[in-house]
Amino acid sequence: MSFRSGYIAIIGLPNAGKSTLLNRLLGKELCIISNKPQTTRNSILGIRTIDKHQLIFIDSPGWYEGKLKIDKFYRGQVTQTIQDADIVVFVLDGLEPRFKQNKSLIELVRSSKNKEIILVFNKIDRLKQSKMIPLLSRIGEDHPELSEIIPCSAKDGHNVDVLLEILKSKIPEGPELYPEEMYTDKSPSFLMSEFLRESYIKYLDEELPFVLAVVVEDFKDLETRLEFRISVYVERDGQKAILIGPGGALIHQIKKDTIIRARNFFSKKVVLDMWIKVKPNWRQSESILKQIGYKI
Ligand SMILES: Nc1nc2c(ncn2[C@@H]2O[C@H](COP(=O)(O)OP(=O)(O)OP(=O)(O)O)[C@@H](O)[C@H]2O)c(=O)[nH]1
Ligand SMILES: [Mg+2]
Repeated sequence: MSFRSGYIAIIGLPNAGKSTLLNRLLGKELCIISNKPQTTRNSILGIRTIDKHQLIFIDSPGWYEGKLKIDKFYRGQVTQTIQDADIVVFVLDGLEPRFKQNKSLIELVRSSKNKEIILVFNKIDRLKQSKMIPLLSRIGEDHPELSEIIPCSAKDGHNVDVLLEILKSKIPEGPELYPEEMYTDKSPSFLMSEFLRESYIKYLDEELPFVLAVVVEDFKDLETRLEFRISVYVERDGQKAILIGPGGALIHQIKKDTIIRARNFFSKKVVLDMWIKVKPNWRQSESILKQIGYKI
């Protein structure tokens, strides 16, 4: 059997379960997850090499029609993700299967011709069969562009193995593009900044996690441990105070959670030195966005 390899874009609205699905497909907690929308900010590759197949998944930020510069940046990432892919996996939240909000994204996928589109109808662990079956057949009728519709639960893994087999059969013949042991294109610094953001998203209210930017200032991969020095940027002094918490309680908890998450992932001791800093309007400033690693 000849080798097969291909890029698979994972797209959908915020909170659909894209990152949860990618982690399931990889069997690794690579991507950060939360119950709040816009958790993923950067496209991230997750690579799985199994029996002469290399599946290169690209997780993308949730599609959102916001007007901020940073929203445009996120949409640009999704567009690029679709362009780069051989196959598109469109994740739909089965609990809120509204196609209205998905319209512009569906148009975008349709316009990128010759790509197979697989619909993952996600979160079926919380759906009754009797509700789901008519819904799925209607989606099939309304969307002939979908080559497959797979009801899945990214959370408990139901049907994820079916999806994996379908993807293996659909990626084109091609060479091994990444070394077999490689599972992502992202550095430990990037992953660490994501783990820190995940901790903050968990503890803070809706808005605040989205006005913070995490920058790794220094990283050392030592024999016995990984050492990170990180700055967390917010827009106002009041926000800085919230991130630190009364008597430093929150920052202490965040450090603890992030270190545990990172230690489990990297299988190595982790040392974290972190500072909260104020940079007004960083989300609207091109130079600041560039400085913290967003390419606008
Ligand atoms: N019940 C249930 N919840 C799920 C499932 N998949 C994901 N979730 C939950 O849905 C929420 C969003 O999951 P994410 O994987 O972060 O969603 P996302 O599409 O990557 O979101 P963004 O990165 O914000 O675009 C989390 O609370 C997940 O635990 C599922 O199959 N069943
Ligand atoms: Mg995500």
